[in-house]
Amino acid sequence: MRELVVGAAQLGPIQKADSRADVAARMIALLEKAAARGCGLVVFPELSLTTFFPRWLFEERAEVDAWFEREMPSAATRPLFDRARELGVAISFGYAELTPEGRRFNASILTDRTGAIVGKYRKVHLPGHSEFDPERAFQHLEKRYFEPGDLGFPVWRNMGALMGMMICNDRRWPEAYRVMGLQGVELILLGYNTPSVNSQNSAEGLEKRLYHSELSVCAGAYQNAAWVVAVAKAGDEDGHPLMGGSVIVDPDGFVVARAQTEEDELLVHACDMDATRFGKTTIFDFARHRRPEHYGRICAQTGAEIPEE
Ligand code: ING
Repeated sequence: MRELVVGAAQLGPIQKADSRADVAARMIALLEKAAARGCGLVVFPELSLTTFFPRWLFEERAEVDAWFEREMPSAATRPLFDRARELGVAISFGYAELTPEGRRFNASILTDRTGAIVGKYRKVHLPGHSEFDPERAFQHLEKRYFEPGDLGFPVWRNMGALMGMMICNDRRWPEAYRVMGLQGVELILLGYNTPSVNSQNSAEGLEKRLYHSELSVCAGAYQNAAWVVAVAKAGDEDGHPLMGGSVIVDPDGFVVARAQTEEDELLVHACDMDATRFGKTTIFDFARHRRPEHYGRICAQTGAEIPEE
């Protein structure tokens, strides 16, 4: 039994006017609650430090870059890293990364129990659009503000387990889980900021979006015999609702913990990493069952190629 007590630290809304210091204080409060409940690892959402700024068009580069971190730990997050190290708790959280070369990514980091960063991931699947779209009820300009991730989907050894990360829209793409599954991943950590309504179809309500999020995460967990921890930033951000629905999912695809609110909320579950062994050595023993000679389209094509009439 390789048990890891994992905390999913859902964040409620972060307003445009909220400071990173205010947010870090909220994250530390959740971290301390998690430590008190025996957590060894705490997972925070996508873009944990600020409001979901891609919902607006910013014309000036300086306005955009104000939402990005130039170093990690940054001044605002140093107290979070310090407290995590004092408590001996590993953390994972998302933030907007501005590299010294001037490249911009929707990124996340993972630390070990000493607060050392052991992994970085950069969001590969960027949803939304790059130009202002007047047809939309609100913007989703991730393709404008971020480059697609350039690190692939790595898996790291951390705390005696094989861990990987993805971010938000990645959870809807089975390829993301499988690339990590093919590295033996046992625990996938992801954060998300998902609008409660569809900016292009007001008929698509919260219930459907919560279902699609959970469906994607449960399928990814089951089909790769891995634990998946999916953590929302939720609630009304300056009049723009984000959905909750944070979950911890076991390697059989069952939800073992689910958030009940759209506020700062902590889920805790003791995740046995050895619970991934049965799936990985029977139904999803990739080496025995996969037939990659028939999967060529998955890497050869980007879009669908429809057979002629
Ligand atoms: N947000 C959303 C997500 O993938 C989205 C965008 C919502 C795409 C619903 C498709 C359907 O959860 C981010 N930040 O990727």
